[in-house]
Formats: sequence, C-alpha cells, structure tokens
Amino acid sequence: MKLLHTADWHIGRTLNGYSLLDEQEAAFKQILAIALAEKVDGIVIAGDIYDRAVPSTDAVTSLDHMLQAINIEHHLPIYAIAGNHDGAKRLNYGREWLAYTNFHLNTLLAEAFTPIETPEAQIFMLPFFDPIDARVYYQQQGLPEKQVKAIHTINDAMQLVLADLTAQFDPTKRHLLITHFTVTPKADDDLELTSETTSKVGGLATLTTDLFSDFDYVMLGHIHTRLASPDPDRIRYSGSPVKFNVKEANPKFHGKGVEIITITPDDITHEFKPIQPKTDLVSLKAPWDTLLDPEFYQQQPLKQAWFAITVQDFDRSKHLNVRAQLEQIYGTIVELDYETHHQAAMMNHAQALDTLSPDAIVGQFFNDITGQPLSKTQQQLVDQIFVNLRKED
Ligand SMILES: [Mn+2]
Repeated sequence: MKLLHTADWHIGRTLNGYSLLDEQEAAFKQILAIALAEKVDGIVIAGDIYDRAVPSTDAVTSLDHMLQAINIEHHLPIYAIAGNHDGAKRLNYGREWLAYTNFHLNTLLAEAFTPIETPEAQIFMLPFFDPIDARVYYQQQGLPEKQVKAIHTINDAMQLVLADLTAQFDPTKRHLLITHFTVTPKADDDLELTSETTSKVGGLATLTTDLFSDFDYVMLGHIHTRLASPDPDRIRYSGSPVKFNVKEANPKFHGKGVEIITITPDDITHEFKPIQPKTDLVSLKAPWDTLLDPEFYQQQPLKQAWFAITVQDFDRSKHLNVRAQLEQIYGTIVELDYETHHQAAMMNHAQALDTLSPDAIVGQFFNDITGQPLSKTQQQLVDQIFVNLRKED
C-alpha cells in the first residue's frame, strides 16, 4: 500500500496581506500529479486544511475543487483530520456522506477511536484536540470523576487516548496514525529510570516520541517543515506544501513537498517528493546603494519572485518613496524592513554588554537612540534609580 502524506495546506492564508491562493492551487496540482504518478492508494492530509475556523468563500471554493479532483475525478481515498487552525465543528459538515466515496474525515476526538481498515493496515485518524476536549469526551464515556479531573495536560490526555487506540489493534495488520501535534524526540536515555517523573513533570506541554512507540508509522501535521520530524524513520512531518512566511525564504528551509509512504508486510519507507513554488520568496539584506545597483539586482529573479527586503545601514531622513523605488525594480515586496545606523551600532554593542555596568548600558542605549550622551541631571537620575534598586535587593 502506498500513501501520499501532506499537511498544513492552510487554504486561504495570506502573507502580509498578499493572498497565497494561486500559490496553493499550483502546489495542489503538483500534489495530485505526484499522487497519480506514484499510483498511491490514498492521500493523507494531516490537519490545518484551512487557515482559519471560518474560511473565506474563495478558500472554501478552492478547497472544494481540490478535494473533488482527488476523490471524485480520480477516485482516490482521502484521509483528512482537523488541525488547530480548522474549525472542527464546521469542517465536520457532510462527514457521513463523504465516507461513501472513501473521503474519510475526522475533526472531533470522539471520531478517532474507529480506525479505517484496509487489507494491510489500520489507519487511525486523531484530529487536534486539547485537554478540555479530552475531559469532556472521557466524562461522556463514564470515566470515574477522579480520573477525568486528573487530565490537565495534553500529555495526560494523550496517554488515555493512545491506550484506547491501541486497544483496537488488529495484530495481523500494520498500525498507522495520522495526527496534528508538536512531537519531540524522547529525552535522553539516561533519564530512563526517571521516565515516570519526566513524563508527568518534564513532558507537561509537549508530546514525545516514546508515547507513539506502538505505531508502525506516524504521519504528522502542525510543524511546517519536515526537518522537524522527531523520528527520521517512523514519526514524520511532511511539512507544508507552500512557504508561508519570510523566515522560510531562507535557503535552509527550501524543499517544500510531500512524502510517499510505502507500506509492505515487513517494512515502511518514506520518500520525499519536491514541489516547486510558482512564485518564490526571496529574502535580501543589503545597503540602499547596493539594492539600487544594477550589478546587484540583475542577479535577482526580478518581477518573478516575492521579495522580503531589509535595507541595511539606512538613514530614513535621506530617502523618499523607498518602497515605490524598490518595487519598480524588484516587483512585489511582501516585507520591507530597515536596519538603521542605531540598530547596527546596538548589535555591535550587544557583544560588549557583558562587560559594562548597568548604568553604563543605560547611557550607551540613550546615546544610540538619541545620538547624544545623558545630561548631568539625567545621569544623576539614572544613578539614583540604580542605587534604589540595589537597596531593594
Ligand atoms: Mn499549521
């Protein structure tokens, strides 16, 4: 059996006010083409399908076309769960009908306890939930009040939920999990002896890989880069198909795509398949004169990419219509930042801060911001504040 693993589509998302819908549709076409070329048996969407609980009409229409193409036009099963960005109740609409065409959709915790059965595997689909959802669910299940009240953290909740999932295991099949959380590698093996305490105290807010050890493979959503996968072989993020923020313009974040999971009786493997951006996101940091120098800008994908530009060493008072001038050369600028003389100077000071006294740091800061040293009165005021502070110690 082969599955295509993707997540975090965030349909309807914008980047500093620019719609990403064209970008998302272009990525979708590639996802579908990969699914068909690889002849997968289904497409997994591990949460954050929409960007918001109440998506725009454009987002709804766009996603509708995508899901129709997969499920109706190409008869491919869909295994989708809600993420923290999705409105679980709204997204749930039509769930029972969708199942008739093998569009499997879980948005609520209560739906997670019946796996989808294929001849080779049980596919468990656990949507995003919080500890309160788990309390409500287990209360309804008649769990003793004391145990319900003991659910404080996602870790507490997950231990109960996973125990109930593994209770459904068919030992003749592989056990796959689709879910949407931050999962981190299990702490040092040195801590093994104290794991009883670490899981209760240290692991309060996060989930660690050891919780999922009963599953043969876990397909995650939530973190937008596959490089965050907490277990490189078995517990993986697919990452988002599209770059959503300027931070991801950094080349080290390059490599958006999907994963193809191949499940055989004795092995489960994954393979990354890249997706090319329609409009790339390029981050530049240079002084004003450089940015306007043809020798520099002719090296850039002018008017073809989106640019995030930081103007270094910048004196704002000397230039007008900065954005307009840059846009004329570069095209769309989704983010424009300035690094002033002061900021650059402060960055340099930052290294020296350790060696300065507190009142000297204040003086330095004042000088950096105003370009002038503290006056005698101001200096006395600062001194007095520090004297008072020391007294309070
Ligand atoms: Mn997300």
